[in-house]
Amino acid sequence: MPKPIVLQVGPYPDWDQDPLDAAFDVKRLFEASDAPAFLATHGPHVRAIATRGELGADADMISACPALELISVYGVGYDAVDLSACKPRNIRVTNTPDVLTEDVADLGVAMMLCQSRGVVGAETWVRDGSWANKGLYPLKRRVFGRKAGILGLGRIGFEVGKRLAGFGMDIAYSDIAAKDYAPDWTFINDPLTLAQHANFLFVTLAASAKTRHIANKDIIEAVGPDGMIINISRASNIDEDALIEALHSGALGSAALDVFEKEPALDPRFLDLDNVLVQPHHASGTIETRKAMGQLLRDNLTAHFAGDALLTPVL
Ligand code: 8YV
Repeated sequence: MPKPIVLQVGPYPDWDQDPLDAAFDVKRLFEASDAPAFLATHGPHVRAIATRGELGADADMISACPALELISVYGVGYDAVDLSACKPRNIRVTNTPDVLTEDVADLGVAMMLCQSRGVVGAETWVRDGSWANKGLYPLKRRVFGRKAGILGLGRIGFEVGKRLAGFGMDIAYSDIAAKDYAPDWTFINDPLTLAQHANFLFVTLAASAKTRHIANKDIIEAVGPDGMIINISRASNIDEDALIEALHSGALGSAALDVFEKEPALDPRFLDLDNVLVQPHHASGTIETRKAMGQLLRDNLTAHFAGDALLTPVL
């Protein structure tokens, strides 16, 4: 029997590529010099799309694949998949939740610690001779005992909170409702009040059209000149122009960001700011987690073509 044809939107590590190629007839869109022509040729035969969280599948790609049955996302976020194009055609969608939760939380907390204690600047201070020539490194701010606000207490936000509790921080969160699994933390319904309360605001919401720019100018400024915003979710959850302006004016003290609008081509204004820590969207980027994500992506494809229940469906 011929292998099902799978359209692959972006590259995966070899440890995922090899078993994917072995199980399916993979058409690699990202290697095509003329993507529309590639889609016109292969799209009619494609039964599944294998994509990545940040790449998704847009309406044009979905409509170029009239026999499409499943979109399997390598990532927990599926905001870049046009669900409205999937629903009327009963196209199923899967993601890779749970397997990445802890590593994403770890990076968020690591970014907070690095930025608050000036770890990157301190490294430069040693390497460029400033320690020997100028003396002690400027003092930074502690995290212990200070107030953290978590905007979105889902799986990742909860793991962030558990880690912050270990640092003796005061933890509050906003979500659509109080969570019974977080009885020791303060529920603050209104994100603006949370931002006013917090020294460190973690943005850990699943992104959707409803959450676009939920961290708006008012919220950014409410975190304040002594505060920090950490984003390990999606850039769309924050008004990026307002964020850059606030970092530039000092209305917001600092930021630690793993995600950007138009990434990897981030707004060049970020690079002129010395109060932002920038990371290349790699919160899930450990060997262990990426292997588990690749396995789950393939397990969903395999289950679908075997007629079994999907492991982690979102649609
Ligand atoms: C990316 C992510 O998928 O889980 C998500 O939603 O955005 C990430 O894990 C990852 O960078 C691989 O492309």
